[in-house]
Amino acid sequence: AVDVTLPGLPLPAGGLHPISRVYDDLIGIFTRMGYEVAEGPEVEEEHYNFEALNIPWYHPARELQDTFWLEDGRLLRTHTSNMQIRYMLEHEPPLKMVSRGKVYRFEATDATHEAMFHQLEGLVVGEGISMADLKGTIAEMARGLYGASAKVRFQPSYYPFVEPGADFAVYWDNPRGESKWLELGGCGMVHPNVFKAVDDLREAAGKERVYEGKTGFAFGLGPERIAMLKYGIPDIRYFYANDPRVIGQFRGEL
Ligand code: TYR
Repeated sequence: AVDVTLPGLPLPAGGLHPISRVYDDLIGIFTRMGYEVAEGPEVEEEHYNFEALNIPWYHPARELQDTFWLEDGRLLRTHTSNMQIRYMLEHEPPLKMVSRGKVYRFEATDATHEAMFHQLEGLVVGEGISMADLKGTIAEMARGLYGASAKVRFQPSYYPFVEPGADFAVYWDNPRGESKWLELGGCGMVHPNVFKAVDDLREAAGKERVYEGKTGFAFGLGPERIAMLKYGIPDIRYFYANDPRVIGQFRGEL
């Protein structure tokens, strides 16, 4: 006979990948600030990855993002900034958007570089949006990630699709005692050429030109960097090596 009152055998629990955890944190922070979440293609047209972002074919910035080209002339997106263009094509300002996803670079790999990695992109467009709004937003994100004492630092930098542009770092008070500034990503005020390129695309698609004269900010950051420090993972390649000794440590805490 079968004793149906016997307790069942425990099933091994799964767990969320560390990158998924960091994404969940980030998406939570930004949705609470009223951001919409957008998703877009990894196989992309050159125009959305480069030209519309004020990166013409002759621009030296292209060399910084070595590209996987497909035989049909498309590419694997080198950053999630393509989603700025795609989102503005479909939505009118005012808007607040974040987009997460994989990006690809044709690069040698080492402990801090992978040919595939993740980014979170953010875009805010409206009337009179300023650099102060950008700084406040990044600071709010840092507090959401690391608690009320988190600090942020901005340094001038260059990206063709913003002016002015900056890199930002957050001060990370790590319980393991590795407190330090963590360079997290790039940001800046959306370049007028980007708004113009979007309006051109909108016009070609029979839509109204609604971006000229608007202001906005954008930012992009790498979840791997957050996860490496947060969980003490020394090599970015561990995330994607499918090694159960790494991923198994994140079990059972759904
Ligand atoms: N796309 C940039 C990169 O991959 C990051 C970035 C994103 C910088 C948005 C500025 C910005 O406004 O390096």
